[in-house]
Amino acid sequence: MKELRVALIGGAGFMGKAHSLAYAHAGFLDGLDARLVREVLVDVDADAAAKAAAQLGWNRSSDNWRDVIADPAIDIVDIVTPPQMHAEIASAAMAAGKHVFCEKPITNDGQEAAELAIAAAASGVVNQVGFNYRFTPMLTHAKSMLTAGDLGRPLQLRASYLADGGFWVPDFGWRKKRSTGGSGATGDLGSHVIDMALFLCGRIKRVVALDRSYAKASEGNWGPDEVPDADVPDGGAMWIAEFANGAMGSFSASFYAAGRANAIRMEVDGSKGALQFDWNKNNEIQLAFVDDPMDKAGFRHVIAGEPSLWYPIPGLGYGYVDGSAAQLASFVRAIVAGTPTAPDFSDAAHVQEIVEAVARSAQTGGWIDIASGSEAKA
Ligand code: SOE
Repeated sequence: MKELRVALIGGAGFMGKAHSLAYAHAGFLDGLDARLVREVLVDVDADAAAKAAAQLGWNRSSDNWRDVIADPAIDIVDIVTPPQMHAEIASAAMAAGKHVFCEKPITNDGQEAAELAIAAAASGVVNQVGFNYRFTPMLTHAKSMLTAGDLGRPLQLRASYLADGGFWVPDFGWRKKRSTGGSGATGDLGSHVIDMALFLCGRIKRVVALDRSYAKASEGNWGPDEVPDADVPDGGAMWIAEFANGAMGSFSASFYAAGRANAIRMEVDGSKGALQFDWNKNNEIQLAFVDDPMDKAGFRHVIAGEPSLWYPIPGLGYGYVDGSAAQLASFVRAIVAGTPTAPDFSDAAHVQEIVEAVARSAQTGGWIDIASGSEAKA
């Protein structure tokens, strides 16, 4: 069985724990054909790195990512730092021949993201970005139905990622300012539903948008006549998109949606049927078919018909840790098989171009074309 030694860069925070849980459990996934070794956890703060490594089961810790990437014993570099560090670390890791897993957004700069996609395509290493929600079993089930034509031609997609954290989280940390890596509701939450929409309906060729910043970088909300400074990312955005396949999409992302806790919803209307997916009820998907007789029409609740991620029994439940493990499994299977995986850097660069087009359209008021929406993958 192939042994893969992993370096986790920036691992002393929330995503470091989520990824460590995935590595700790990935070996329980059937058919992985690899033994993952949590070799070294890296963080800029040596003490925090040592403490996290001990708590999360890593063999050792370091405060120097360059030394770790230069280590020939390391096979995988997993980047969970704030986004503005992703490009430098990923470039160095690919140049050193490491397989690279990078948290989303791939970067907060579309040009950097496009350059990373080109470098990744030329590198020959497996590369993937942490859009974990597309791996939810009922969403992959939705994808298989769309691919099989069960719902016909996609007509409309409606997506939302709503949270209430803007009202109560005491400190958003690096996420609260663009200068420290924050990308706001559009980049932090919206990038997920953009990836899920691309997964279901293919590439997007243009968008038009509105966005708002609701809170000061430090405390409270802005007064009615106060104008947020440019460093405060948006607290909410709404946009319309046109897919390359002609389908229409509407999107909403917000950190100021009372009563919403990590509330992700996807709806797709097709020429033969429709689906509804709700992350908060992710063990089921709702389906409706045009051919249903009138007295049996409407949405039916399909409970997870596939075996769960870990066991041969459907309906046992699926959560955030499962998503971290499922996305990691896709990455590791690609390494073992020597095949590409998704969403890769090229997919993530397309997401980032859309995120930036949303922000630009919100400033100009006009439609923004997405160059990578009509290109083949890099
Ligand atoms: C919100 O900030 C957040 O932590 C996102 O950054 C994650 O990508 C999402 O999975 C959970 O919410």
